[in-house]
Amino acid sequence: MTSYKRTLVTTALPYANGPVHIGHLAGVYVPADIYVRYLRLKGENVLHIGGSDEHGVPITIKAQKEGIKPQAVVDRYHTQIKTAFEEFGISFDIYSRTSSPTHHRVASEFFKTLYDKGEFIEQTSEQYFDTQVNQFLADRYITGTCPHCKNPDAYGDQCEACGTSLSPLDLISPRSAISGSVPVLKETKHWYLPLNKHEDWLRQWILEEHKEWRTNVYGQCKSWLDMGLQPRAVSRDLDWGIPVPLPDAKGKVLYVWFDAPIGYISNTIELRPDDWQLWWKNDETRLVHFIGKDNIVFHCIVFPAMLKAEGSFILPDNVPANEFLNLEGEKISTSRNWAVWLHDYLNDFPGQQDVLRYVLTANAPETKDNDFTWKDFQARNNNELVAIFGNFVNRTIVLTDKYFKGKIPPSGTLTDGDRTVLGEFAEVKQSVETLLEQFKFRDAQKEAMNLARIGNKYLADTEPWKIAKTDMARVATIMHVSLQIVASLAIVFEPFLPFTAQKLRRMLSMTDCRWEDLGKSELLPADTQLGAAELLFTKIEDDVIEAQVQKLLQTKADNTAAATFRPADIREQISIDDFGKVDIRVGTVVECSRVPKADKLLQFCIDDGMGGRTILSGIAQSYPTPEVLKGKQVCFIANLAPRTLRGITSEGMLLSAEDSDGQMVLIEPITPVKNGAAIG
Ligand code: B3M
Ligand code: ZN
Repeated sequence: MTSYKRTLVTTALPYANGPVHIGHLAGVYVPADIYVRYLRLKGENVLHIGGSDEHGVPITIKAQKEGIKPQAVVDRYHTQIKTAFEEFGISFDIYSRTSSPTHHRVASEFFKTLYDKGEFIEQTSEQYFDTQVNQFLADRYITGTCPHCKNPDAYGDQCEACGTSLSPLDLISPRSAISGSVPVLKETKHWYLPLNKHEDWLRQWILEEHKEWRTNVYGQCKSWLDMGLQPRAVSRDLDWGIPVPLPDAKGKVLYVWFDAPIGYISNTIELRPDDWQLWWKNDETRLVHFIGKDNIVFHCIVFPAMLKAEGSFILPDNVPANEFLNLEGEKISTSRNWAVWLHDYLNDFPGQQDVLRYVLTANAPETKDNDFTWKDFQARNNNELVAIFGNFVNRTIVLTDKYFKGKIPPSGTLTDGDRTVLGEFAEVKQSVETLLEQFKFRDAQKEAMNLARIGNKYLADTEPWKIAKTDMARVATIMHVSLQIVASLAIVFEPFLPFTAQKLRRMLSMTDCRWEDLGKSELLPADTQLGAAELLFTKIEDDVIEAQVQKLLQTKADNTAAATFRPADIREQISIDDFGKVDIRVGTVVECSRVPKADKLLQFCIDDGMGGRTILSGIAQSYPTPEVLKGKQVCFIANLAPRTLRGITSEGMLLSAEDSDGQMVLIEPITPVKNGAAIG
């Protein structure tokens, strides 16, 4: 094993376009957190770098859907994601964001260095362009049928149904995701990283020098390398991102997958402005990337090629990527709301972060996709955390209270049996360590749990409550040994269940927590007064689990309704004269607010080009933040007889369409027109 002085751990930067769910925790953040907590306990020099990925098309699409600016989207979700991670005890040394000025500067400079070194090639190619909105269609702005599995809703960069990565030109019947129109091909210039140039050393470095990488990671890299690497564009035609720092690059930004991994560097710089180079440019630093399997190629091939092209950075030592976590047998999906959101979990299970951490690690998708089910969650909580861990700790504390007034009794004379039990600790310590260093977190946690099992069995075998009347000296020894086991549990579980470990330390009045002390037979000195007992785990009843299952069934029903959407029947035929009676016009929303005490109504003040008018519309539930409608153009019926509702006179009716989920969507002209313009 090579010797190193420090470890830099990075975790994938989640897109700030939605909240985080159990799949994020299980795949990346819990394993990384276990690892860094373990290294810290060992007294190693470690940094855990994280942050939000705030560029790229996923963000701009979300912004467009909500009618707000991309910055508003990322501000909202960055804060929400950061809070969720904090609440689950994910111990970042920094959690920053790629919209930060430091990141913009660092990513720009990185690009410029590669450019100046001649590491890019410039290429003009034909790309899809939406003539209706005058925009090139990058990645997810283009959808169409997947050539592999025929999924009709594949994206320009990837088909989510079969997982194949695509290029927009691969799609059958492409459509613009912005206007729905059929795009045309148009020439545009971009900068490419010629990965083919890097193939030889990548082959040697991964396939020969990193055979110890997880088989899923190694296998994916091998298949990419065997297919032959192609130049990859590192810029996009978009107006959200880091501008390409070149004079002839107007309207072009860095591709999100070029700037995001540089975020690891920028965030380190933000945290350690004075000695960041030690963490990125020194051979005695070990760099470890925790990611999900869909990010393997970027972390094992593209980013290393960027670092190598730059020339002064170290390369990752390991990339322990996880497979995916499914939910009740189905792929987690943000758009179908098929997920357990972290903020929802905390609402429903307050204070029970460790239960989720435990279950996600017990089921971690380390070698293959795995499934989260609520039944399994309940079983692991009730049969393992409550029945083994909690029960052992609780009995130990209660008995110490009862027989020794909460003071740790002296050890007295140990029997052979006692010594065997303590000896088993040393073995557990060794195996947990080995497993953690191989990134086998689920097995490591299983081993740690064995310590609780040993404790439980020890109490069951020695039955101190039966001999309390006759042999108090023996009871003292048993409780002394049991308390040492609890102290070891407090150490070994600190990486896995940090909230529980902290409670244990308080209960045991433990001041130190060092990995090297794990398994020592004299961790807690006799005569120490224990702190107040705290509840570690509680049984989860069937009805609580049933409620969660029902929630998912409801989601499924909603999704089915949306999928089986059938347009309403066409109404009775009318003549052109009938139609001519309806006067439809365009106007601009000047003000929009809720009508007090009417939860469905919005009051619009419309610039109709004729002095303005007020219109009431029953769409408040579809627009929870009505302010976003200000400045939008809308269409309205201008000659409808006025109606008074709640004391307000409505002079017309706004046109809107009802989507499958019951959401009302206002109709807007494709390009701006004069207020008052007639529609017909
Ligand atoms: N934001 C993709 C993802 O969330 C991307 C990771 C960036 S890591 C540098 O899956
Ligand atoms: Zn497909």
